[in-house]
Amino acid sequence: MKRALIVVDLQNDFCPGGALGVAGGDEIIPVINRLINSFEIVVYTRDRHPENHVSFAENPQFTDKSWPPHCVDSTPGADFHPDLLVRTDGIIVDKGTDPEVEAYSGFQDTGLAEKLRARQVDTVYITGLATDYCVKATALDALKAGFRTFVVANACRGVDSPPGTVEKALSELREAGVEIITDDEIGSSAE
Ligand code: VGL
Ligand code: ZN
Repeated sequence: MKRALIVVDLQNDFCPGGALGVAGGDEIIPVINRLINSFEIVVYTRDRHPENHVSFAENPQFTDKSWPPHCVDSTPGADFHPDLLVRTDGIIVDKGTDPEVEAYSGFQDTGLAEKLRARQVDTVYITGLATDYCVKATALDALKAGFRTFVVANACRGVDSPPGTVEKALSELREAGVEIITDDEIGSSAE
C-alpha cells in the first residue's frame, strides 16, 4: 500500500495579501515543497468558488463561517501560490464550485477517496491552509473514508479567530484518531 501527500488550498487568496489571508500561510511553502519531492503521490486541493458563492458576505464575520469573496474561479486569487511546486503528475481536486454548497473538505463531492484507492493509497499526510477549516475537514473525512491520517502541524497554518481555534482544531483531530506530527517525523518515500 502507498501513502499520499495532500496539499490543501495553497492559493493566493489564503496567503498574506490575499482576500482571506492566513497569517504565515506562505511560510509553510518551503516545508511543503520538500515533502512534495519525497512523495510518489501528491494531491492538491483548490477552493474554487463562483462569484455568488453562499459563503460570501459583505460584512463577513469569519466566526460564523461567512467570508469575504475569495478564490473566485478564474481570478488570480484562486491560483496556487507561485512558490508552490505543482507537479505535472499531481492530482488536482476543486471544491466549493456549487454556488449553494459550502465545501471545506477535499473529499466532499470530488471522488478523491476513490482516486486514492485506485492508486493503492492507504495513508495520507495532510498539509496546507487553513488548519481550523479545510485542513481539519479534509482530515476528518480522510479518516472516515478509512485512510490512516496524519496532519503535519508545522506544514499548516490557520485562521485562528478567535485565537486558540487552531489548537482546538488540533485536539479535536487528535481525539478523532488523526495523528498530529511534524515534517521531520516523515520518512523517505521508501518507507
Ligand atoms: C477555507 C474558509 C473558506 C479553507 C476555505 O481553505 O480553510 N476557509 N473557504
Ligand atoms: Zn472558501
